[in-house]
Formats: sequence, C-alpha cells, structure tokens
Amino acid sequence: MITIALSKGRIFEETLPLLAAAGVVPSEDPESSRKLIIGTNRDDVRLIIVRATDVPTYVQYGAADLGIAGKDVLLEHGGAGLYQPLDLEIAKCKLMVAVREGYDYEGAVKQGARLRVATKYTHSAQEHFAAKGVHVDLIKLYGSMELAPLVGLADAIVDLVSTGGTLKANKLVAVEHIRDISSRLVVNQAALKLKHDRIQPMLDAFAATVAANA
Ligand code: PRT
Ligand code: MG
Repeated sequence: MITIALSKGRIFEETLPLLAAAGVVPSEDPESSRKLIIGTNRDDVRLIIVRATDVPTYVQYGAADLGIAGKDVLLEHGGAGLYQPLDLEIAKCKLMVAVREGYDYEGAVKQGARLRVATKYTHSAQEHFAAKGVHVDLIKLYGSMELAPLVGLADAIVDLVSTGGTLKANKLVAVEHIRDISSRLVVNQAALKLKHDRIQPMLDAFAATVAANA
C-alpha cells in the first residue's frame, strides 16, 4: 500500500491533476466526506487527509509514504527524515512582512527599534530578521495574523500573501518580500528505498506533469 498525505482545500484541489497523471483518482471528495482515509481507483494507493502543518510529520514517521506540503510548512518543520525531490509549482504565494497602513516600517528599522512581530512562521521570520540585523520579539500565532497589528498585539506580521485581498481588507500593506512559496512533494526516505518500484513511477508522472505545465 502507498499512503499519500494531503491537506484539504487548495492543496487537495491543485493536486488532483497531478494524481490523475499518475493514474490515481480519489473515490471520495474530502470536502464533503468526513472520512480521513480516502480510497482511490487503485487498490494499492490511499490518501490520508491531515492538517497542512501535519503533512511533514506523517511522512517523517512513515505513517505516509508521500505527502504534499507548502515550502512555508517545510521550513518550519525543518525537513528531518524527508526527501524533497520535486517542486510541484502549486499553491503559490509569497511570504511577506506586512504592517498597518501608515506605519513607518523603514523608519522603525532605521532607528533600530525593537519590533513586535506576530506570525505562525517563527522559524522563517527569525531567520529573515536575523539576516537583516533587525531586533524582533516574535509572537507565535496559529491563524488570523492580519488582526494582530490592528489591535496592538504587534507592529508587523509575517504571513503568506497570494492575491493581497486579505491585507487590503484589513488596511495592511506588504513592506518586505521574504521568499516565494510553492508546494513540494515530500517522500519518506525509507519508503523510497523499500517501495521504490511503486513510488518512482509516481514521482516520474508528477515530474512530467509539472514540466508540461511550466
Ligand atoms: O487553514 P488551516 O489552518 O487548516 O491550515 P493552513 O492555512 O496551513 O492550510 P491551507 O490549506 O489554507 O494552506 C495550505 C498551503 O497553501 C500553505 O501552507 C501555503 O503553502 C499555500 N498557500 C498558498 C496559502 C496561500 N496561498 C494563502 N493565501 N496558504 C494560506 N494563505 C492565506 C494567508 O495565510 C492569508 O491569511 O490566505 C490569506 C491571504 O490570501 P490573499 O489571497 O488574500 O492574499
Ligand atoms: Mg488556511
């Protein structure tokens, strides 16, 4: 059995064409089904539906052989025990620093002010500000980061931006681009060896589809 860990929502939707190219069609839609283990047209392939941030953990421990996770999630996880053979070029967005409209971010940085930064991405944020030599107090949040500057919890946030609509709706502006983000295929290192004859053709099909879409 090959087990693939996926999260619901944008990653699941954008993964469907890749799975189809590898001859895998889920037998149920996780958005409407409450099942966490979903069969496919292939007896030897199943999907497990987990939180986006938990995908690397399931693959690391071998509870899933393969998974698809955002680079944002992989940077926070650290990647131990994971082989990351392929950028799938899906669920693209940017990791950015944002502040309230009118907040003088550049001025605060120039003055050497100690900034309070709220984020779910503490590892990436830490690295970014350390590289710039900016002193920050990081405040860990698990969602709705956009709220933090509006209610005085933080001066800035580090969050993912795709259309920019969420920032705009909350009167925030992006002031720094940290990195481009897309989702990667992750593979359990032991599974790749032990189940090589079944996993490698899937990797090849995914790679061919990504190349065809480029
Ligand atoms: O939602 P949940 O708390 O369960 O988990 P999650 O947010 O980690 O999962 P999900 O499914 O929302 O995101 C999975 C992956 O999609 C992330 O790990 C990213 O790699 C990728 N991705 C791509 C995004 C976005 N685009 C994105 N726009 N993840 C989140 N967002 C959020 C962002 O955090 C912000 O709140 O969407 C909002 C901004 O979107 P715009 O379009 O208004 O700019
Ligand atoms: Mg989300």
